[in-house]
Amino acid sequence: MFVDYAKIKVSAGNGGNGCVSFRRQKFVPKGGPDGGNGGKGGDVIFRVDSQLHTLQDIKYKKSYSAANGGDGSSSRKTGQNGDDIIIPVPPGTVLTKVGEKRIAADLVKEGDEFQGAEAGLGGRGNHEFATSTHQSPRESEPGKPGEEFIYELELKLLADVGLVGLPNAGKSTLLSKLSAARPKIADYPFTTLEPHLGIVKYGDFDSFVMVDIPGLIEGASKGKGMGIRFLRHIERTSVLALLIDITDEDPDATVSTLLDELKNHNKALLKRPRVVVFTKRDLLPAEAELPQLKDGETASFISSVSGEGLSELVPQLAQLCHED
Ligand SMILES: Nc1nc2c(ncn2[C@@H]2O[C@H](COP(=O)(O)OP(=O)(O)OP(=O)(O)O)[C@@H](O)[C@H]2O)c(=O)[nH]1
Ligand SMILES: [Mg+2]
Repeated sequence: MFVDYAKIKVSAGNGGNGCVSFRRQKFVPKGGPDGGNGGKGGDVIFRVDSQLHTLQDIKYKKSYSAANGGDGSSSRKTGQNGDDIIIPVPPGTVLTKVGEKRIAADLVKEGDEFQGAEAGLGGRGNHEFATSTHQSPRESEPGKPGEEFIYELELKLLADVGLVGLPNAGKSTLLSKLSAARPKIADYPFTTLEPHLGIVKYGDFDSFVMVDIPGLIEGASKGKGMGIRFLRHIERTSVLALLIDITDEDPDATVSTLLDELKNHNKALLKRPRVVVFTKRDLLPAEAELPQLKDGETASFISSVSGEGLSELVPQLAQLCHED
């Protein structure tokens, strides 16, 4: 299952307590203070693991605690430090503390790290309190508590080109034609239930990442169909491709439905470079009149079945990605 949201509690370890102790030695009736300091607790660290693609494992665990530091002991022994806990997250994970609007971290690349909760330091043992006038201190400090927070984790996939269209427009077919991704394809709406990423290779060594999301319908941004949940996965693309079925009877209305849904989700999406692409060119006879769009939108025509138009579309998308 594709899980792109999780809410978890993280607790860093508490510091260990400082110790009160006095040296005991044969022939030394009253030894000096020798209580050691407590150890530091473990931190909670989020780290990107590019093998992960969803937040599924995290969602089901719900709470993460790092180890507490050990208490100090006699002979000035410092308690052990608690181990840190590392929470692996997929690339593209955005972290926010519950109750705060500001994004705490946006973890993008393999190995990117963020300290989610800081451990408590250990308390001082009584030997640290000894002075020339206070030679037998009985005081020590308790360990400091580790930080504790609730985080919301949101996965926002990282891709260059986002495919947007009504259900059945041919988005998944195009992705599977241009990349090694194998999303499910079928002749009914809402075949795609989760986003898919594919790497589109072109030229000798170049590539860009394309994301296919479930189809949008009017009202998607208000919760209809599958749309809204998945729009976040095109937020970070540089280019949008609006796919329209060539047999669509009112392509202008479809374009404005798609643009409205994008706008309602996030106005900035309308500023992004985009192309309008009519799909399934093979369904019209070669000599048939091709649909035109109003409002100065220019469109290209492709067929994922015959391959027509694909060798022009790929460099066009690549160029727009690089202009960004
Ligand atoms: N003739 C023809 N059929 C196509 C072409 N591209 C896609 N189709 C068909 O159109 C139907 C829908 O294709 P999908 O790729 O699943 O469409 P989608 O946009 O991903 O649909 P959702 O996942 O439901 O949003 C399938 O039956 C495809 O075989 C094409 O270029 N030519
Ligand atoms: Mg699909």
